[in-house]
Parts: sequence; structure tokens; C-alpha cells
Amino acid sequence: MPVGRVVRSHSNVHYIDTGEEILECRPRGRLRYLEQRVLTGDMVRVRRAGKGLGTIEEVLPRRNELSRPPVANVDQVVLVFSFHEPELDLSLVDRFLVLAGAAGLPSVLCVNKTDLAGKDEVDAVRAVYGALMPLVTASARTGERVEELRSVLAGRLSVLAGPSGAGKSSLLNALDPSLRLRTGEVSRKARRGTHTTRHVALLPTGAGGLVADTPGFTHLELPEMAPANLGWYYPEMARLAAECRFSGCLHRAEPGCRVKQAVAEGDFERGRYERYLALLGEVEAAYRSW
Ligand SMILES: Nc1nc2c(ncn2[C@@H]2O[C@H](COP(=O)(O)OP(=O)(O)O)[C@@H](O)[C@H]2O)c(=O)[nH]1
Ligand SMILES: [Mg+2]
Ligand SMILES: [Zn+2]
Repeated sequence: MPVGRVVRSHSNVHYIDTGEEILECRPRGRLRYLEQRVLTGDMVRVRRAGKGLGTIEEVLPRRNELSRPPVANVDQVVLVFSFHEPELDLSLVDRFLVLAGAAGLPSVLCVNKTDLAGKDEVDAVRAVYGALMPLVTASARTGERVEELRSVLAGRLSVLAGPSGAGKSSLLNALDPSLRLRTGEVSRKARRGTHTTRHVALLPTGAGGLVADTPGFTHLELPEMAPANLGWYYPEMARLAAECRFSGCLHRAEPGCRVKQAVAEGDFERGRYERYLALLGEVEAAYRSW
């Protein structure tokens, strides 16, 4: 029995990509009895039932499951920002990185619209974030590094996140012009402020990459966490924390803090450290009000 991935669903009809064809499938009655919901992103075992049709016999165990958007087996979050229009907001980048980390997902960062940026601006972002995660500085307009974006998406299921207007749809169109996604407009759903998107489709980005068509992490409030845990979502900080004098160091005012030392010596970028302190204040305020 072939195994395939659910790439799109409409109520109780699911479209399964077996690698050879897309089968239109309904779940077998037993699955409904077991209350086993079929989610986009699921890997399922299907029985063919005529041309282009099939029955879902089994949902294979999920590695993870996001609720917004509702997708299973997500490999990574792709944060899409732009250098300008809208202006690059690194505080928001860091917030998204913490949100993705807290959801247990690795991030890749794509900063779009290099055609609007100077070389020094691009280099500054590459110096800080390029050392921390896969980073692609691209332009959907000129096609710069679009192939590099394709390669970080290859063979993985990604959820997009990032501010409206950064160029998410434009980049997907650059990867696959046949997608013909609408660009340059706020979607009607986003404008209404509803988050009722039930049906997510996975769009191909080439080389086996799939991207959920609905942006995730639209809710920007940090999850509840103990303040001392925030630093674990900063890879360069987590590496140094073991050398801080106190376990549970917040890397703010504690003596013998290895992170503060690194900031003073220029080994830890000061801007990113200051943005960390701002988020730390937010986490603390939320923690106190528990
Ligand atoms: N200059 C420039 N504009 C871009 C680029 N990519 C997208 N845009 C424009 O930015 C606007 C928003 O793009 P869109 O793809 O809809 O952003 P989304 O909201 O993130 O999906 C549109 O007017 C695009 O034409 C780029 O690389 N350079
Ligand atoms: Mg869009
Ligand atoms: Zn410390």
C-alpha cells in the first residue's frame, strides 16, 4: 500500500501525494471511529480505489502538530522579512525566533528585497544571523539567491512566518511561477482579523520542498516561560551560559556572567543582546502576573 503525504484537504476529502500521483482520498470508516483526524502534512497509508481515487487506511505517527496553521510533521519555520518596505525590525526577528524555538522548531531566516538595500546593510545582517542559522538574503524581484532559498526548503515541510508585505508570496512565485499567488495585498482574512483558516494547502517549492500556504505564528505574544529559560532560545547565548557563575543566570546583572563578558569583548553582538534584555523584561512581567 503506498504511503503519501496529505497536501490539501477539503472537509473529509484529502489529496495525497504518493510521489507518483495525487490521489483524492476519503478516510476509511475505522479512522473516524478511532477519532483519528487527518491533518495536512500527515503521512498516510492509502489503498487505491480506481483512477485518481483512494482510501486512507492509516495515519502514520506524527512528529509534531501545529494548530496555527493546522499542519502536521513540520520540519522548520521560514521567517521572511524584508530589508525595507517594510523596514527590517530585528526585535521582531528575535521574537519570531523565540516563538519558533519554543514550539520546538528550527528556523531559517530569509531577508528579502536586497534590491532595496545597500551592501553594508546586507553584510551587517549576515554577520549576526548568518552565524546562528541558515540565512538567505534574497530578492524576489531580481531573483538574487532564490535558488539558495529553494535549497534550504528542499525536502522539508516549512511554515512561513513574518510581517505582511515582506514578500512571502512573491518569493513562492519566484520559486514556482505556476503558483501565481496574489501579491501586494493584505489578504481578506488577515484584514478581518480572523484566524479561522481551516484548510491549509502545501505548495511545492521544488526539490521536494513544501510550504504551508498560510503564515504561522500570527500571534506574537511569547509563551509563558520562566525568565531563565529565554536565553536557551538564543543559540549563541546557550553556548556561553554553561560558563556563567550562576545556573539560572539571566545574563543581565549577575556577577561572573559569561554572556556579559562576551558582549563587553565584542564577541556577542550588542544590538542582539539589548533586544534580548527587552524580551526578558516582557517575559518577567508575564511571569509575575501568573
Ligand atoms: N523591491 C522589491 N519588492 C518586492 C520584493 N518582493 C516582493 N516585493 C513587493 O512587496 C510587496 C509585498 O509582497 P508580497 O509577496 O505580497 O508580501 P507578503 O505579504 O509577505 O506575501 C509587493 O508589492 C511585492 O511586489 C523584492 O524582492 N524587492
Ligand atoms: Mg502574501
Ligand atoms: Zn550569564
